[in-house]
Amino acid sequence: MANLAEVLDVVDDATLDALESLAHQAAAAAGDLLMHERPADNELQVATKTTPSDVVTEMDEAAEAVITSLIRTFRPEDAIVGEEGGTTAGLTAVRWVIDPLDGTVNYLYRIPCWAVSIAAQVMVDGQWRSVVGVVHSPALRSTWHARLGAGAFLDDADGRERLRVSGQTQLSQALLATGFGYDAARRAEQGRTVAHMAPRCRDLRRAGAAAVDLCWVADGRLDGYWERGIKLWDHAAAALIVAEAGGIVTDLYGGPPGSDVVIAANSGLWPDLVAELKAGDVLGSGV
Ligand code: LIP
Repeated sequence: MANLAEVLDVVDDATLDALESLAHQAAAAAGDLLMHERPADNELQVATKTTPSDVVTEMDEAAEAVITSLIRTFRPEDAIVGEEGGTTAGLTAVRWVIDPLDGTVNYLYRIPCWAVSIAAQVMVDGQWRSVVGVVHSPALRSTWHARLGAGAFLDDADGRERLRVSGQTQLSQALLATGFGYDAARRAEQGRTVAHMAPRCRDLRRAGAAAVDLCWVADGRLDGYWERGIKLWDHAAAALIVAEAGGIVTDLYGGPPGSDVVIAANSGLWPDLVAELKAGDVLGSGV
């Protein structure tokens, strides 16, 4: 995670203000569309991607179109990485990472745990660093957001709350969340890891949207989270929110979150959580 001084060598405060405002505007616009323009179930167009259970709806694509249209209007030369639209190169030091609908299966089944996830990133020393993150869940009436160096917040019916991760450092008392991939063989391996972890923690949750799981770590509703195989757009915004709430988001070895396993917790819980995930063969390597 870059520090603010390094980022301000690349973009100024006014640009960060503009990125933050645009991220909120785009997330709200996509959320409105997802909430109010969904066709009737028998008319909703649904396709599949990597497996028959990996679905994408016309609403995923429509939400991403709304977001990218706003970005192109106000910041036409920025790069964009979108779950549905792929990557568009840019001419600036700013990149947008978009999951227009995280928790697509939940959305399809009218389960409210889904969100629009938008991160604005700045290139610092050759690395893309999240400087603004917004995870907007209109069905949960919650918007989690953060700006590098300025803290993490939850906006909901009760107003705005500054976020802090839980202080739980005992794995046996920790409420953990995870998720599963779309491939059956991968899910079998993940099930074995769950079987290892279940008797070693307080309890487990599987809510179906990584960005929301990570935000629940940031606001203390979860003590920790791990998942194997989620993508950059699932965690780019929410990882900043966790970090600004005092938590850490890493891979299995303490490095930045990558494509193998993403782990989020407070720094006191993290070592035991990682040790047990390794003991439970979280990478499914069978060793
Ligand atoms: C989802 C993730 C979730 C994971 C699901 C799925 P999608 O993303 O947010 O954590 O367990 O399998 O990958 O596909 O709804 O954008």
